[in-house]
Amino acid sequence: MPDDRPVLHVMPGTCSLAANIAVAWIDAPVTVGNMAYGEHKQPAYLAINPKGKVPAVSFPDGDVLTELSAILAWLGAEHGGPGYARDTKLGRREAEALSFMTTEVHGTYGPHFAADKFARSDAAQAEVKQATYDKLRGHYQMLEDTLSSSGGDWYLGERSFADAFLYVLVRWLDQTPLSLADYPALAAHRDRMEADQGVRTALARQDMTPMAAA
Ligand SMILES: N[C@@H](CCC(=O)N[C@@H](CS)C(=O)NCC(=O)O)C(=O)O
Repeated sequence: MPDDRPVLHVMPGTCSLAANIAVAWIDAPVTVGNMAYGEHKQPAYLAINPKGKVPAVSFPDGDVLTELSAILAWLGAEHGGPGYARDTKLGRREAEALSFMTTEVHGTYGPHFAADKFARSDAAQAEVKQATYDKLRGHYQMLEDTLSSSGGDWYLGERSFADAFLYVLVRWLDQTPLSLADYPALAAHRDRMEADQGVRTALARQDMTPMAAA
């Protein structure tokens, strides 16, 4: 493995899968380094990314880039993404979609993953989680409506990095009380993604399997 390539640090089950899929789709000269869960809090990784989160990209010159949407922007600008960072309608919509997915949808998941950071008692945590799922229901409906109004195949009408992030979010929905059966366009999108060779390559690199086969 050449050591002059940037390394994309990922971990199974996480949003870093979106960057991993993007790397596969554009065949970017980036090495994907998968960590076992927990390694992200170990000194070796904290020395790379003190936030203790994935994804991160470490560059041969010692620079480190964190934040999924920034990494996708860099991949698109440097290695030719479908739209990102280009002043085309797709590029603008892609930036908008990735920002929405990061701040609104991913951001809402906080209490689902760690309710104890948002409330103390069991009852309060249950209440916070319920409010989280109510909010997520609205977000997933918006994702479903956008995908449907784009024709149903790809989130923005043609394939973009937004589809990679959407796939991650659809995988997470399964861990909540929400049901994918209520979002037929998202369910079909998941199946389309899982038939894609780049997605399969990225899943394998991250020790993950397609959901439909799970
Ligand atoms: N704002 C960051 C959030 C990254 C993030 O929350 N990563 C999660 C996985 S999806 C993580 O590393 N969690 C591990 C932890 O917090 O212990 C981004 O958009 O990249």
